[in-house]
Amino acid sequence: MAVTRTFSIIKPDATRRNITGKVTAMLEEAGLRVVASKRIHMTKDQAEGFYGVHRERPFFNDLVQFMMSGPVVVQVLEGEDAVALNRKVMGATNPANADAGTIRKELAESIEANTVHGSDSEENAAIEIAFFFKPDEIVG
Ligand code: IDP
Ligand code: MG
Repeated sequence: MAVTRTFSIIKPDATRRNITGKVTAMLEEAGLRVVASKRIHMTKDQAEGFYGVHRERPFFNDLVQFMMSGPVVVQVLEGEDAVALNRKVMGATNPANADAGTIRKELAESIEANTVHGSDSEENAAIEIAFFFKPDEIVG
């Protein structure tokens, strides 16, 4: 299987609890390598643009407010089949349904404040990486 990249966000519930290191350690232990990382405070435009696919969902406005409620850490992760590997270590969207040992099962607060974002396809990974990073900010 090929080494590929995916996009990750450590969400505001994790920066607030000062567990960005713990989350990153779980990603690394799963076999993912952080090849780009920065801590930012999302603007409304960034949060709405990033989650634009969810614009019609009932939780959209709350989600945008949550993503702006504190700093986040945006990251590019590299590894074998990185999109699927990251989704596996993240666990299900709702932490109540997530497998033991996953980031969301162990650390998430709720279905909304669920600690991490991860791209859901290679195509979206490329779009999401380009949304936050210039090519020269990614060092593999
Ligand atoms: P994912 O993050 O596991 O890919 P998505 O369905 O893409 O899940 O939803 C994006 C984000 O929207 C979730 O990570 C979570 O923060 C939030 N979210 C999803 N479903 C709900 C919901 O039913 N209530 C509140 N927030 C939700
Ligand atoms: Mg998603």
